[in-house]
Amino acid sequence: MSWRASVLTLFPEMFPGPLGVSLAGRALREGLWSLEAHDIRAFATDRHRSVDDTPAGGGAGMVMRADVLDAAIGSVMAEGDARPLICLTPRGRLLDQAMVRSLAAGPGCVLLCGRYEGIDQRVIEARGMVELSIGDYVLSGGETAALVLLDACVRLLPGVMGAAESAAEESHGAEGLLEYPHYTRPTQWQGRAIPAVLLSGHHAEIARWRREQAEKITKERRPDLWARHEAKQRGAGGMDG
Ligand code: 6GU
Repeated sequence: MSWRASVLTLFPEMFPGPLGVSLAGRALREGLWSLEAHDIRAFATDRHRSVDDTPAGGGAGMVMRADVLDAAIGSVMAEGDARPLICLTPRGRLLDQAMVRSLAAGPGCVLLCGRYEGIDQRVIEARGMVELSIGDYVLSGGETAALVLLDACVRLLPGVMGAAESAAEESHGAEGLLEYPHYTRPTQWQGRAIPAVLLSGHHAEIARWRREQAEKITKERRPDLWARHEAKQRGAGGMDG
């Protein structure tokens, strides 16, 4: 069985969207993974097809109903479905590459895309959902976050990436540093030269320069990643293991 993604959404027409082209699209057509988008509204029971209601306790916005969501989940997850049920929401834990690797190594995932102000807490608990966010900003819904998560997972599936890209992924991932700057021809462009060391043919010096650049850029842009990297180098195991 190939890696299977099921998405529960009020906007099934947003899928596969960008995942239908490029690397992920080719892998989809080759059957290396599969994607189904299910319309949550199809599981509404009243004559207005309502999927949300006003928040208990008052306040702005609307809350997605537990009963409708539970029926939708039940329809895509058969008894014994081993896939994690993930709810995309800005209040979730931050998605990182370690989670992506772990998800990609499993059987797939079921993604619930939040809309409105939130989701009834009772269905989150009853279904043991894992709540994930993709960053500290607010999207209009979980759909684009689901596309991001799927893109990150699919590129790691066996046979999806080329060997060269796979090797690059490993060196970057293992070191925990941001990438060094890249250059290609022309060697002179608008008065800017390629750093001489890269044209020197001295492989050890090139490796050292790239390493220094990666460290500099990581320190400047991502002190959090730098601290974790340093902790790892010292053999302390990182900030949170
Ligand atoms: Cl998963 N959903 C929404 N609506 N906003 C987000 C997000 C998710 N992750 C970051 N912002």
